[in-house]
Amino acid sequence: MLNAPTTELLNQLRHIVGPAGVLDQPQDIAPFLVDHRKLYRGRTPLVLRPDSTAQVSSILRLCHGARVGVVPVGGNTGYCGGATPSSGGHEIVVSLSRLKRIRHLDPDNYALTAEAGCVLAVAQQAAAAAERLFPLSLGSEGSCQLGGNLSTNAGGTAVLRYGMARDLVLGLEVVLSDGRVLDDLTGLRKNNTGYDLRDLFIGAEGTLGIITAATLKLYPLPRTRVTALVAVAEPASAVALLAYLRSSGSDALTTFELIPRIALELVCQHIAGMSDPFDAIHPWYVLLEASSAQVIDHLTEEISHTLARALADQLVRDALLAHNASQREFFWRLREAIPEAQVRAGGSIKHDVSVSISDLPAFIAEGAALCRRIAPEGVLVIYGHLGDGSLHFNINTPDGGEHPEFFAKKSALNHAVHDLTRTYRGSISAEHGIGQLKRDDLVQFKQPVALQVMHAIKQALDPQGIMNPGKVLAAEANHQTPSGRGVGADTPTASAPP
Ligand code: FAD
Ligand code: 2HG
Ligand code: ZN
Repeated sequence: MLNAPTTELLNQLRHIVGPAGVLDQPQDIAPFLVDHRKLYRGRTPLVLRPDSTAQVSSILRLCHGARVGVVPVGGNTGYCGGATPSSGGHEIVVSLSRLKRIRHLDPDNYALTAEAGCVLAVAQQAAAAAERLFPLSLGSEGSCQLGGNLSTNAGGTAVLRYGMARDLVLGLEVVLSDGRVLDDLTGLRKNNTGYDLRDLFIGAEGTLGIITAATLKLYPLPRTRVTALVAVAEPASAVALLAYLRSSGSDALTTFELIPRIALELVCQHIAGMSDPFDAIHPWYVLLEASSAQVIDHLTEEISHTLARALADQLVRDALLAHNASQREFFWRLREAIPEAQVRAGGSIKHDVSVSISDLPAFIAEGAALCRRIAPEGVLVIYGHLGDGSLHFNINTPDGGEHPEFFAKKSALNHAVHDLTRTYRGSISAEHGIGQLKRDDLVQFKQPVALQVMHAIKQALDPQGIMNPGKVLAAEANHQTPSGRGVGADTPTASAPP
């Protein structure tokens, strides 16, 4: 059973962070009460903004003792309602935004140690200033934070070459639910001293502790980048092109993103300054990028030669190479503005799934047919990180209107896409996580033994259940008011999708 915070506890928490670290006025708290997609709305009496690990530790020690729930929040760009408090109004929100220092940059060890509230773009810039690359790259990088990236194990557009956020972590500093600080902030590449505790907290979405800092892997800064927009007839051609590029020696491939015609049209229609760069209309496109730390530009030659062969072999219909920085940015904008264009087009029912790369064409065809049967009025916008086998299988409203009858089919569409994913032995959350959105689906789709192990880990690290209650795993206890009366379990307060 979790408790509602008493006035005395709230005052003690205020005291820990001082006036600069307290938000308790409705207008200041408001942004923390709703998730990025506006699917969830919650309540809280207090948002704390600690500026040191010691303060985070004191907060958790107090909340643990009082059995009060705590919700960590980073940039609040997550897609699954993971950083939104429940509607009960008894959880304390802990924002990491003031804990944002770059603690250390070690160019020779290719490592950067930064605090959890550091915005991803700031970490990238700090690495670049030292002639190094921090390769995690997301459309939200101007506002998401490292702590959120690691807690969601974010993916993005460079996974093909550098892996997910998890693959970029050398060490972590974490405050456990009872306030103890786990200092595993190592820059070691080799360290086989028992269980890898670091990996427990990555992707845990704040349910096991609060990440306060991380030592991250850096790479040589690319000096040559080749970016191309390629038109293909169908997803199978894109999959074949990926294999073609890789087998022709392009191990420099960093990004390989699939874009359907409809996504390009939505971007051109809703995003200022965007237009179709091709003369003809094509059904599908690929944004690809290869990069190298070498200054000598063999790469452009290699990629254009391979694309010319792919054209001759009729694997691709057309290809445009970016010849300067503004063309490169334009091609990237065509891809990265898709989520924004989808929102402006009236919102969508989203699925974030992965299957093996070779299964993608059949999966897309079968999934599209299923969705068309359930919601023929929906607009299929299926795009994403083809190079990682990861797709955003989204269905937009017919014409931007409210269309409650379309959104009423959300559950049927979710079931159809997720059941299909299961038949392909895929994942119902490729990169966005579980949060509140897929918490109940997880029970259906995760192996029972895996779920049991997850619950055992949760019980061991957070026996009181105070860490981000009701996220990822169902909360096991209801809240309790100070008078002792239960006030009910977390109930998602989903409003209409954006
Ligand atoms: P938040 O939303 O604040 O929190 C996410 C979760 O982490 C919550 O459960 C929260 O409680 C927990 N948390 C936050 N900080 C901490 C901490 N310090 N310790 C413990 N728990 C913590 N995601 C991708 O994977 N790939 C993409 O390509 C991608 N593109 C995006 C594009 C756009 C335009 C947008 C809006 C989002 C995109 N996302 C993408 C989703 C989102 O940006 C990522 O999930 C990101 O990693 C979330 O970081 P955040 O700081 O905003 O976390
Ligand atoms: C992306 O790849 C993000 O652009 C967002 O993961 C996906 O909005 C989406 O569905
Ligand atoms: Zn994505």
